[in-house]
Amino acid sequence: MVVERDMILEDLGFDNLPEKSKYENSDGEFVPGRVAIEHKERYVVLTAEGEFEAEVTGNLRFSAKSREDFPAVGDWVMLKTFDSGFAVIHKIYSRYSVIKREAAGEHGTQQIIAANIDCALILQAADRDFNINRLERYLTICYEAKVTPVIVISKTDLRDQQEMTLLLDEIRARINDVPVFPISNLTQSGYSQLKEILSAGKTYCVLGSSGVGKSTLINNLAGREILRTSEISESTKKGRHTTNRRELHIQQNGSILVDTPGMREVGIADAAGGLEITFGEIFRTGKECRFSDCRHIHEKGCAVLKAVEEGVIDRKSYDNYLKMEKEREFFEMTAAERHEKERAFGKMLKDYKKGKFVDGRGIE
Ligand SMILES: Nc1nc2c(ncn2[C@@H]2O[C@H](COP(=O)(O)OP(=O)(O)OP(=O)(O)O)[C@@H](O)[C@H]2O)c(=O)[nH]1
Ligand SMILES: [Mg+2]
Ligand SMILES: [Zn+2]
Repeated sequence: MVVERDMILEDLGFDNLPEKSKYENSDGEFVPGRVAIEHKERYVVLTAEGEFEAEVTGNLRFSAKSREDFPAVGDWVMLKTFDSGFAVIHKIYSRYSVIKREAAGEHGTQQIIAANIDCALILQAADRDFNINRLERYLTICYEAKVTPVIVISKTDLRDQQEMTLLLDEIRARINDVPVFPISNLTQSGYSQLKEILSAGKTYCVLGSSGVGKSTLINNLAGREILRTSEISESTKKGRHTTNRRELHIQQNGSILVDTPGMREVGIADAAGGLEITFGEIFRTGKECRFSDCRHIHEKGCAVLKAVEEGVIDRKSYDNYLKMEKEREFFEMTAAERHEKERAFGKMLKDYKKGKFVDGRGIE
C-alpha cells in the first residue's frame, strides 16, 4: 500500500508541475494520476480518487516506438478509472526530468529509472561499496536528467571518525559542489541534516548499489516498514529481500520518495550535457586547447593534459572522464546503428504492405 489516507493531487507533487494547467482541463472522463509502481507492464497509479491498478491502452502500446514511450515511475498520466479499482492509462504527460541509464546488457538503448524527479539521493555505503568513479557516474546521469544530486554516505557506523574524515576529504578533492550527507541507518546519526532538505511536494529518487541501505533509509524516514529490506544470507552472501521494482512513497512530511533496485551497472547513454557539468573543470580548461575539437588524449597544445600533468586536474577524475566519454560515443554510435536498422525495417514493411515486393524483389 503506497498511501493510506485520502489524497489530493498536491500530495502527489502536482503543484510542482511546470504545466499543471494542462492537466486541470480534463473533460471529466479522465483523471490525472501519478505512477507509483511499475511491474512488468502493470502499474499502480495514485489519483485523488485513490489507488488504481492500471495498464496502458492498446493504442499507446502499438504506437510506442521505444520503452521510453511507456509509463515510468513518477510519470503523470491521464487515465480512465473503473469502480473495480482497475484503470487504463491513455496518455503520459511530458516529463520535466527523466533519470536514464543505458539498459543493462542492451547496448544503444536507454532505460528510464524514474520521471519527474526533483532531487536524487545518491547512496554509497562507507564500507567496501565506496567508489568515487561511480559517484561521478551517478552525478553525470543526474545532471543529464536535470535532477539536483546530493550524495549520501551510509553505514558510517562501520567506520571510525578518522576513516570518515579521510573518506569525506577524498570526495571533496574531486567533487566540490555537491552536498554530502554522512548517515547511519542503524543509529540514525546524520538524519536531522538530511531531513532538512526533504520538502513537501518534491520528489526524491534514491539511487545506489544493492545493499547500501536505500530501502532501510526510506523505512526509517517513514517510521515503519513500508519496504522490505535485505537480510544478507550468511551462506550465499546475497540479499534475500532485495528491492526488485521502483516504488514511490509519500512521507508524513509530504516529501515523495522513490525507491529503486540496486544498480550493478551505471551505463552512460547520451549524456554529453551531464558530463559537461560533472567534469566542469575539464570542459573549462579544454577551451584553452590549441585545437577546438581537442579530445584531450595526446594532442599537441592540450590545456587539459597540461593541467593533469601539473596536478591542477585530478588524474583519476580525468581518466574517469575519458572512460565515460568513450562510453557515451559508443552509445551514440550503437543507438544510431540501431535506429538505422529499425528505419530500414520499417520502410521494408511499408513497401511490403504497398505491394512493392513480390518474391522478395521490388516491383516499382
Ligand atoms: N550497519 C549498517 N547497516 C545498514 C545500514 N543501512 C542498511 N544496512 C543494512 O544493510 C542491508 C541492506 O539494506 P537495504 O536497505 O535492503 O539495502 P538496499 O539499498 O535497499 O538494497 P537493494 O534493495 O538490494 O538495492 C540490511 O541488512 C540493512 O539492515 C547502515 O547505515 N549501517
Ligand atoms: Mg532496497
Ligand atoms: Zn585538449
